[in-house]
Amino acid sequence: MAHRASKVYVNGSLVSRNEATVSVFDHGFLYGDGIFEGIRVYEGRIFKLKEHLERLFMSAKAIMLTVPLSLEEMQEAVMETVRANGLPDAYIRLVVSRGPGDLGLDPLRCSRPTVIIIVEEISLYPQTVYQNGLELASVVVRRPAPDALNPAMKTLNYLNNILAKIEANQRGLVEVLMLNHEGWVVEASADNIFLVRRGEIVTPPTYVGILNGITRQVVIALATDAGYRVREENMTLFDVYNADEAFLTGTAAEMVPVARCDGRVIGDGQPGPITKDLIERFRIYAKGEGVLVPRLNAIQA
Ligand code: PXG
Repeated sequence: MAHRASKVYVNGSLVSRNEATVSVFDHGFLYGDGIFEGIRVYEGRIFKLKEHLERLFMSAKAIMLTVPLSLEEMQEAVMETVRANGLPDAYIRLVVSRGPGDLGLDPLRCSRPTVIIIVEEISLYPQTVYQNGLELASVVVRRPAPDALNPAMKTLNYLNNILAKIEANQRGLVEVLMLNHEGWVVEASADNIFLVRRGEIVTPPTYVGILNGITRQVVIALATDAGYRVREENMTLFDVYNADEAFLTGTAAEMVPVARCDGRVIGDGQPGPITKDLIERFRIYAKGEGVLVPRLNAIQA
């Protein structure tokens, strides 16, 4: 395929990449005041689009941001942007910020939210991570308590996760494990965590302060359908170290086996049989599911 000119959706218009700009007075930029979603396209189908849009609207409601499009209009805008980019396999970034205001905090001074949709090629973790499992470490920075800044909201305020990522970089790791202020294991910097213990699958409950990942929800459903027992239960690092298997889930990463955490080998240090079974089920499911983007392939040709 020839080099494509990517198109970015900005407030209702599809513009070229270098024309895609927002105001320096946008409170998304000044304060991280806004929300976002990351969504995948597999073979021309947008994976769990409705679920991602529903979560976007839930985040919007929680921060009292009125999305200037209905869910149906937003769905149409996402489809249009995917079609304009002609990529059958892609990563979509959907952003709604509070919009341009003045230098004060007050969101009432922002006249109109900014809506941005970016469609890019995906970059997954290195293939070796999927084959051999990745190494995790628990980090110093804690995930905020739900009554401070609820991690259930996918807001533009990702500095907590970025601080975790900085710790990851310092240790030469691609992902790290985060605890809440009580010491419960909650999630990774951009992925949810699952353990396998004596044939059962365990993941932290949403109330400990996590993003209720769309991939997490899909994996719970696929595992349950396959006859596995899945429980949402608080876990400590002790439980992680002593799990038979562990894996992470996220839109960009999909499902990644975990081989080690804080220097402890998990299970036998190889991706376990239940993890491998679920990864296979997820891959098959991801390719068949999703909203087909009409005429996407016609544009590619
Ligand atoms: N927890 C957190 C904190 C996240 O940011 C997930 C879990 C997984 O959720 P989904 O719905 O994707 O299964 C996320 C995912 C990226 C990237 O490029 C991913 C996220 C945010 C920013 C970047 O990998 N969110």
